[in-house]
Amino acid sequence: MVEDKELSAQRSAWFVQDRFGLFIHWGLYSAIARYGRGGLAEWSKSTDKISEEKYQDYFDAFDPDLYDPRAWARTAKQAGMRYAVITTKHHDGFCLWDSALTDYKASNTQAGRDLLREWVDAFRAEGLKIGFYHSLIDWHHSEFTIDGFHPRREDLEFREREKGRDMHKYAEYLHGQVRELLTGYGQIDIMWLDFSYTFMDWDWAKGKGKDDWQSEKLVAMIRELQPDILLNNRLEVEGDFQTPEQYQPRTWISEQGKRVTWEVCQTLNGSWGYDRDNQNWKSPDLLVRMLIDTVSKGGNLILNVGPTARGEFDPQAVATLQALGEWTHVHGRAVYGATQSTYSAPEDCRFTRRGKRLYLHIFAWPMQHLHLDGLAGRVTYAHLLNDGSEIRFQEGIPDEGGHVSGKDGMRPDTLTLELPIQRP
Ligand code: JFZ
Repeated sequence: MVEDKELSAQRSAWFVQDRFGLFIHWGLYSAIARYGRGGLAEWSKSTDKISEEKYQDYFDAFDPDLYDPRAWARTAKQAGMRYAVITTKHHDGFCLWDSALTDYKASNTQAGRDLLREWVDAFRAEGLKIGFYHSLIDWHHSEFTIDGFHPRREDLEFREREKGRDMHKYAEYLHGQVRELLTGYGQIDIMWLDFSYTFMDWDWAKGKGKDDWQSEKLVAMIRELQPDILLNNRLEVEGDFQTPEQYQPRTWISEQGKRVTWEVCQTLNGSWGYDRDNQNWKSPDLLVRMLIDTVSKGGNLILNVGPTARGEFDPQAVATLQALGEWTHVHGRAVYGATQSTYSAPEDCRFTRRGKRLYLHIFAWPMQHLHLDGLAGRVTYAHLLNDGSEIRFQEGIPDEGGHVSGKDGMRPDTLTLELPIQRP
């Protein structure tokens, strides 16, 4: 067990350095492009109870003629992202790659080819690490038993007719597809499986969990095929990292008193799949603060883009990533290879630390002075990270800690100071 944890930490070494990744949710639901009842576009088939017949329209219409994964990869790289994870298959069951185990795949649409291979090649060429999101749930597969999320759950006649479904057969399919993904595309850095829901428990709609996915066997196969791969934690078997979703954890996540590797996933506008009329865009400033907050608690941030049905990032997503790139360009050394500091940050601030440098991220410039308790004697010099310009740092006045003084009219948005730490 202890050995497993050590192995896991070794595998995660690059991950906790890289800190910032791109999540991509792309599939047939990108053509639906609207909130399902549950608020997530990629869930529409379930939340809006879309029939297989209607869903076929999206399969027939799928024609991503503008798909250029090299452009996606350049955008991610320029934003300062160091790895990327894409939906090989989401809950609707549609596969981006040319799986031998199904006809329900991109190569049978107007795209006519394996879209995943181009994606892998493009992101690798930009030097990004590669991850596969793969849905455990599958609303298309004929052996996937109907449960409380199934699009046809309220169709009694359908449920009656489909009673003979066999989850064991589905699990074989699941394992077979994961095998394809982990043998056909070279070294894969992250496997992001999604998800168990045993918490659901009402008669016919029993939640699915590790017995359904045959999780232990699945993990053994994954480890055998790709010994260095990082595995997430959503299949009820211990993985390498935890995956809080759409909220910022209060502190470094721990299990049994031990800090674990974690990655928070966040959206740009509240939906994972492309959502045409959704204008709830998070500002670059907020996203920067999310990235800082994450690293200040020892975690990673993976930020999602839902490309359009034609295969492009929408302009707002591109503009947002571009702005993040401007920030990471000058502030990268406060993020990559950085982690939580043992000092506690002043109000409206976060600390990150890399080696002997402490980074003070000021979310809101305080009234005149910023007091840094406990840093007197530890810090004697301070400068702004963005341009290396000195910031006055004084000790002992008016209290025991040091303080830095801003000028009137200083930008009240995110500022980062770099503080070399010295021995007391
Ligand atoms: C899942 C998906 O359902 C969703 O569409 C998206 O892909 C997201 C990244 O992951 O959402 C989940 C999965 C698991 C939990 C919550 C949301 N969970 O375990 O609490």
